[in-house]
Amino acid sequence: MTTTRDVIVVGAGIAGIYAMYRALEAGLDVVGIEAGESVGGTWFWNRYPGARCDVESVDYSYSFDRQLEMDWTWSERFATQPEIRAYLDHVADRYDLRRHFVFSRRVTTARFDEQASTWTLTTDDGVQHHSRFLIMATGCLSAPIRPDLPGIDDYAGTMLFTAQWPDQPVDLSGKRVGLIGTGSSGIQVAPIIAEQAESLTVFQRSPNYTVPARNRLLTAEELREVQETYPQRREASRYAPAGSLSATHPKKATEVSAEERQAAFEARWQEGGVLFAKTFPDQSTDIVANDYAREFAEAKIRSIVEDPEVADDLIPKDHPIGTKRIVTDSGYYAMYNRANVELVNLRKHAIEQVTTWGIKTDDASYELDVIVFATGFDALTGALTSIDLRGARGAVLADEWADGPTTYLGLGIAGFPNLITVNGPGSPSVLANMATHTEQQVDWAIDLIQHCREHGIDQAEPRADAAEKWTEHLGEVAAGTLFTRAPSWYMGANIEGKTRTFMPYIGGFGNYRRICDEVRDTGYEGFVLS
Ligand code: N01
Repeated sequence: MTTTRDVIVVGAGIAGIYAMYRALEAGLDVVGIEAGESVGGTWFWNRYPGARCDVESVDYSYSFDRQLEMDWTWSERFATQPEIRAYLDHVADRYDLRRHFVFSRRVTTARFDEQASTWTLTTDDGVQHHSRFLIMATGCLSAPIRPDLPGIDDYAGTMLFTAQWPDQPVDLSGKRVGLIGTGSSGIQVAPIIAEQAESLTVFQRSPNYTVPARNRLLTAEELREVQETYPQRREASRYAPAGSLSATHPKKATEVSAEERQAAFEARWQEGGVLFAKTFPDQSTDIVANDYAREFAEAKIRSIVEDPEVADDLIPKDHPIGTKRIVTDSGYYAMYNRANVELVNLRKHAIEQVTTWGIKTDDASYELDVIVFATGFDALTGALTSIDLRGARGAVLADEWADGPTTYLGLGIAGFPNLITVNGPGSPSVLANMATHTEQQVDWAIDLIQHCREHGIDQAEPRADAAEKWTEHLGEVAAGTLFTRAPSWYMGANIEGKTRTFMPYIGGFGNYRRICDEVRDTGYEGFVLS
């Protein structure tokens, strides 16, 4: 006999864990499916040395249980991957969530039956699962890219991927290591490799702006103060532009003197972290303001990196600062002053091929024992479109999104009834604190499911015109910023052939929450409920 559940949750990362918790709390019959062997999502897979969150640890945590936030002790300003993984393990165990998940199974197909109003999911072992609703908590940076370099399969050394790093420590001492990729992952892992390995050769296609993280241990007093004031802190975060506390200079960069501007940038640089990109309120909308920030960062790079040619190669030329995800690092630029580190600028000398012994560019040969790939993800859409996902009236998700994702509020997709995406395209997603964002979206999803159950509604599907209007609005808001000028993964620009469109909602997390609340409170305007 087949069991049709109320809900299937796909994914056991920060969003899937919370979706499972809320579904159970609401008394729903639910099962979760997770490709990894355990909970953790991003923090399960990305185990490379140096992996660390760029949102402060005290904020990158659930707020749903006052006791949980009082009990958990964060040890550093920015938590390491092992600490976040331990936290998510703790949450899964504390609320006894694990037994509701099927682990080590990847969803391959999802089909909606219009007559029965149910979803059928098939996993890679051929097993089928049925449910009325589907919560896709599949992650926004969870479909890693393996670059299609000529000869890559011939390489006889060790290949490591930051997004699928081995669970056991890797000893790189005495090894000649090559690193491809200089985004957040590559920039985090590089200084640690440089310390361990005999040599590190960084193959850089595009430089990124990175600011010092200035990570440090949290004192017991600091943590206690945050814990005591959590209720106010969380409430403010729920309506903050990026889902955690931040403030900009009260005046625009273009309104202050050169000295005041310099002092403000310097203060943020010294403070460390991604908020450098938000020093002034006009920094991501006015190119003049952005240029001030860019020039400041460039002067910093030139002051740290001793070789002027290397410094020049490390300075991005193709985007305003902050319009690609700004990176935070621990000693990245200074690493280039080490004798065992070399930068290869692939814009000057492209990779011709990977050989059995290393990498050959059009200018030189590099013998390597290990190649580390930190080559990014098919962001926001990849985890969803890689599933053969078919909705009502013959809709196939990969086809529907061929020209870019169209969603309603980043929560529903026309043609796909009873399917809710969490942290996906069309919502603030990667522009917000994932913990706060997850709670808002999952709460909204559970409210919708409860509403349907209470009112005898079998299907909830966004109207096509509502989804188009929302997606248009998304584009208009993005067009008012400098973000659309960057060849970023926000734009789909890191994947050849992917339609370039700004995928997350950049109108602010607090505003987004209010819009979603209003839709809910007015009886799910924009949805067809039947
Ligand atoms: O991936 P990326 P990531 N040949 O896409 C290069 C979050 N995150 O994993 O720019 C040569 O940024 C590619 O070059 P190019 C964070 O949101 C957060 O580093 O396409 N190079 C680029 O340099 C982040 O933004 C944290 O020219 C190739 C790199 O690989 C997001 O995840 C830590 C190539 C990919 O960079 C993604 O970051 C880690 C090729 N064939 C991640 N293909 C923190 O919280 C790709 N590249 C701190």
